[in-house]
Amino acid sequence: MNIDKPITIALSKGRIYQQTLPLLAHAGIEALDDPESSRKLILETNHALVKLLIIRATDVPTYVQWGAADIGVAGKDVLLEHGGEGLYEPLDLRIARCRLMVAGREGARLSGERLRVATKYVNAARRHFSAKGQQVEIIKLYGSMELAPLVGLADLIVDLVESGNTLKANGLVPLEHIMEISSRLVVNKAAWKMKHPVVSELLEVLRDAVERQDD
Ligand code: PRT
Ligand code: MG
Repeated sequence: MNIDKPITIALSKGRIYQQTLPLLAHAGIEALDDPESSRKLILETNHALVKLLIIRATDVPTYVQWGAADIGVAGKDVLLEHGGEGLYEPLDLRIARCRLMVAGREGARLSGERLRVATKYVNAARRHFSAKGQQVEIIKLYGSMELAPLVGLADLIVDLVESGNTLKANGLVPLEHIMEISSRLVVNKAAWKMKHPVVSELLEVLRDAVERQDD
């Protein structure tokens, strides 16, 4: 790839970083440091003009929206809560896949009066229950949602489920499937215009890498 403009890519540590690396490698981009061992928040790459920002998963859309990063990788769950303002979402990278689900104790009620739902995914949860015509009280949490039904904070939770082990370990069961989740490439709207040749070439190379990965 011929990269002739500075490109900053925002990623979160952990599964998104691990699963994005092979896709970037397809574009000839390799990090010079490992974020799991380095404390650096800006990683240089083998391309002098390409830098990686290592930030919290929920902050990725914000950095890209404000143009502090040109491009980012964020879970659809995170994008639904952010709202997507200032961003294009041109490519499903099909990585970091899981499901957004309603869960609770075995036999927990899914309808009726004064249903309380604890979640980090307030927008997605509100949309899901209102589409069913079910009124709920949403309780915003920032993590460990599985605890809420066990201590009477909520009847249900809305959380991401991958293997189901976290639910099981806490005596909870999946009750309703809300949507499939994967990570998306997001692009700052101004960068899309100002850096169009390089950004669109990178997009096409990544699209090709995603298709190969699915084969
Ligand atoms: O962990 P941290 O608080 O730093 O931030 P984060 O949780 O936002 O980031 P990270 O890296 O954990 O997740 C980044 C993205 O990965 C999320 O936005 C999702 O799009 C995606 N993803 C894929 C997941 C999972 N799979 C997943 N299993 N994110 C979280 N989980 C958690 C889930 O919340 C639950 O606590 O893992 C637990 C369930 O896993 P199982 O396998 O026990 O079902
Ligand atoms: Mg996490």
